[in-house]
Amino acid sequence: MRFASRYLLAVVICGFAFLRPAAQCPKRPDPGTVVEDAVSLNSVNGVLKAELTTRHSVDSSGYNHYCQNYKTDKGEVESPTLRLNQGDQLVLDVKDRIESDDTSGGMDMDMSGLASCGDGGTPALSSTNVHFHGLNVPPICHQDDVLTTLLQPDKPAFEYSMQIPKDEPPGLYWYHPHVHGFAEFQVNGGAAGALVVGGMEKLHPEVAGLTERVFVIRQQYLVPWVPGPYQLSINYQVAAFPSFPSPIIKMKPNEKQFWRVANATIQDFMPLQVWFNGKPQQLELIALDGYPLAKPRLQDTILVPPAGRAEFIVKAPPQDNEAIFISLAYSTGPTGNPDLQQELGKIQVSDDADESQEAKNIAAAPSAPVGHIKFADLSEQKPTTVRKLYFSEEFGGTNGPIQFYITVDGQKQKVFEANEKPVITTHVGAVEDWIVENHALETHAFHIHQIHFKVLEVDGKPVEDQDLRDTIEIPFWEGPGHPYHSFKGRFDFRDPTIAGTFVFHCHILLHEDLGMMHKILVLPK
Ligand SMILES: [Cu+2]
Repeated sequence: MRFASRYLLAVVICGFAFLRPAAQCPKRPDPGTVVEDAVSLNSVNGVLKAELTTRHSVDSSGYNHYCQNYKTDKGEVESPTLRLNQGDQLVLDVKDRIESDDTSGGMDMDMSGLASCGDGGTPALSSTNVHFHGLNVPPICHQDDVLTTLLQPDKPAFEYSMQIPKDEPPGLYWYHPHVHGFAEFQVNGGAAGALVVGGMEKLHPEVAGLTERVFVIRQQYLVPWVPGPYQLSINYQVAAFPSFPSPIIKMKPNEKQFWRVANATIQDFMPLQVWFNGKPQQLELIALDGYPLAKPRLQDTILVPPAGRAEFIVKAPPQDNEAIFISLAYSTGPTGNPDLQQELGKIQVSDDADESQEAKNIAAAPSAPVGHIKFADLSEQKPTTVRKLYFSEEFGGTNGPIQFYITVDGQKQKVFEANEKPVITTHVGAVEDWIVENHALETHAFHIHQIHFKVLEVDGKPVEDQDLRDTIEIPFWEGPGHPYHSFKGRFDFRDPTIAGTFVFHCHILLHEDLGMMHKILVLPK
């Protein structure tokens, strides 16, 4: 993690020099204020149609902001929460209005041989697109395709249009730009928002009637490729206690709330806790990565890797009691960046705690019977193939890792290239077991597009809670004499709508941008 390639560095420095710091992104909340939820956009009669405009600006402290703006009567707001139900249609018109004179051509990426979707051209800091992280939707143009979709400044809006599958798991998803080589810069700048598929109360009545909060944790570096101080934020309010006063989360005494937390940082592994009475409290975990758990479970710590989501019930302390919401320190190994402990907010308890304007109440009673949800029968399936993959890094002298790989065992280590052939070809109907090891001295976060996978084993041992995930941490290798950490997951390619080419990668976004990613092709039956 320590050093990006010198080439990327040069490109990015050139890029920033050309970017005009016009104030295009909305002002973000002041430290020490009450945390508000983002504006929610709800589907109506089965359709959610909205327009987002991607912009860029630099704030007074020099942080680059990238924003996906939605126009309201009161001006533009960034990253609305998109709320839909199973079977609904999402129609999102996205305009790229990142102001930039960067004509240096960006990264040297060969796009030849790739079908062009959107505006085409060469990927650059001013290009964008949207990935719908976790949604089990088709990997094709106008839906969830990140390989060939490229939006460029000043072109007409590009239309994303997709149906949320009728059996999509209810839960928290998120959207963010995913242009290879530049994803880190836009997500570091804050371009990321939440997407909620409704109906959690149908599967887990524990949440029925509770006040829901959606917290998107983001991370901003002044210079994202250099290790060093960063700021976490919660719904865009910087959480940098004690340098700044903590964000304030209001609750009524003893009130139970349903918190839906997205880790939209570029590289922070977050062990989340809520503290009061001198100890971490039991949190009732309901869902991970937008997938409802088979059974809710009590935990005092919930580890959320970069891009992961956790949905849990928090009980407020009694009157006159202060509580904190905190992310603990987490070691990512000798070549990783340390993730420091950070208070994300102070929980202020009072009877007149007025719910935030945008906080929602979950439906008080299930509105429809629980239907089948995707992947629910995966335990009963026999794998058709077993594959082994591994993360690894290559060193350049004493400068730390300079190349980042994810490799199918038996193939040659190589960094991702836009015009590469898929390293895995499978077909609709396949159910595969993948064992993914980490051979690097740094923790990585494995993510695959289009599907969730069922976690069967960790470090070669069966796990009790076989959760479905779309992103999972694999801890660093402790060095010679120690085994590699790994997980084994069951990957379900039975759904014909996900046929096509998509990617799996590390969700530390610098690693993804530097090529710790590859393509998988799922052939139609
Ligand atoms: Cu990584």
